[in-house]
Amino acid sequence: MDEQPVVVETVGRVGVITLNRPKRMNALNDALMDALGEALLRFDADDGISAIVMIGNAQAFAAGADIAAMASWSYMDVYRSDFITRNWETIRRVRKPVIAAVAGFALGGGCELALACDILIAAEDARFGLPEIKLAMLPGAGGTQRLPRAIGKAKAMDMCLSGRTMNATEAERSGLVARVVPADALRDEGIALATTIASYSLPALMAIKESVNRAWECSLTEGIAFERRQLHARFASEDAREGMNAFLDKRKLVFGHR
Ligand code: CO8
Repeated sequence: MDEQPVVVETVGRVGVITLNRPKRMNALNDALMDALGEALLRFDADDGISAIVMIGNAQAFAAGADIAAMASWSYMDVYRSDFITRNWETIRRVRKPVIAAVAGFALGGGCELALACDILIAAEDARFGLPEIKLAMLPGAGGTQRLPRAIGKAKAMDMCLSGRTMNATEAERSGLVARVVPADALRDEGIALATTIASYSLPALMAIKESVNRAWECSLTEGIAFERRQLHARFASEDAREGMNAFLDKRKLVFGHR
């Protein structure tokens, strides 16, 4: 199981990606991030898939960027190769919902990867942290931007500057994770949530994801205008017609994802 950096499966309309460097606490090296990006884009392009679950193992979702790989890099190495931007940001191109199911450690780049997903669910033993300060580095895979948006400046500054970890209870209370579940149920809960999401119209899901993400990026006035256009566009959707008619006819609906 240790050879492939990610393991990919499908469960109905759900794509499941398991991060798979268990001996290195799923430390995120180039091979893993390349494979993860490829798997995400493959599921995004697959008409049979509507939602994606990303999961690690019981010890770690991911304990960060691979420190052993980074230790010898120079400024010119990371600048020329466009470190992080080159293969970590592939997830930003994914238009279908992505759920991060986190057990154990989600540290540094592992926490930032989870933050780049659309919904986080956590096992009771999950621990989140951005400890880059302990290496005299900084959370450079979106952490300084996404964490304050997710949990506010006070707690984000606390975590980034002190390097402390946050447990699952605090993470849920702070709005970092949507749900906390028993560790042995994490995978099933992640797939169950994704299966519920995947039972809906795919273009409607994509429009909602795009609209909610817009809330992070622009003013309320612009965001509301964007949302309104997305709503109007729903009236051109066969699935929306089917959804409303099936309700009125009191019959089971069937989505064609159009
Ligand atoms: N990179 C490389 N190897 C790692 C990493 C990592 N991030 N984390 C764990 N490992 C390795 C360990 O070296 C160890 O290897 P070995 O068996 O050969 O000694 C193996 O995984 C098992 O780990 P431990 O023995 O340490 O297991 P413990 O249960 O004792 O501890 C911890 C688990 C607490 C997760 C501990 O391993 C740890 O603190 N890891 C490092 C956490 C960390 O600092 N993460 C942040 C890294 S920097 C980062 O992510 C930056 C990303 C942003 C962009 C780039 C800017 C830097």
